[in-house]
Amino acid sequence: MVLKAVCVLKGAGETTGTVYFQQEGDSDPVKLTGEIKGLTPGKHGFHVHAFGDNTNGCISAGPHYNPFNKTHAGPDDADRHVGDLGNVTSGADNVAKIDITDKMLTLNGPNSIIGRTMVIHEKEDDLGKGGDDESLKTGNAGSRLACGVIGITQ
Ligand SMILES: [Cu+2]
Ligand SMILES: [Zn+2]
Repeated sequence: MVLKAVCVLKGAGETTGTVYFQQEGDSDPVKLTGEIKGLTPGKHGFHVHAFGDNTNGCISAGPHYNPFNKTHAGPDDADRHVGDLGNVTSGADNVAKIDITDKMLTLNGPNSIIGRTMVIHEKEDDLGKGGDDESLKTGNAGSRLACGVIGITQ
């Protein structure tokens, strides 16, 4: 059974985006597609955060989604936050195309990301290699430009 989800990202500034999620079977990787607009050219941290809460803007989404109590890292690392998707890259047109396949995210079961929040950040995620404490929590990705709750779609 194919599982599908969508996330519309908004924030205080001009950054907006739409991300689609698809998982073919319960244990298959999750494919993310879509785009984020209104970004400065270059890399921007992109994560699933723990809570589907937007009451005080993107800050209410809490920390990176981390059900296995790991430290922050990059998407290809075995030990990472489940929510660690690394960076997306914006071109000179201020648009980042999303095309990610991730084996740790899931849209089903107790660790499903449905109902949690996607966040796009101001700065590049250092993937836990920044050499300071913050690198192992947030990747020093800076402020939250836009975010949205991941919801089920058809
Ligand atoms: Cu984040
Ligand atoms: Zn993280």
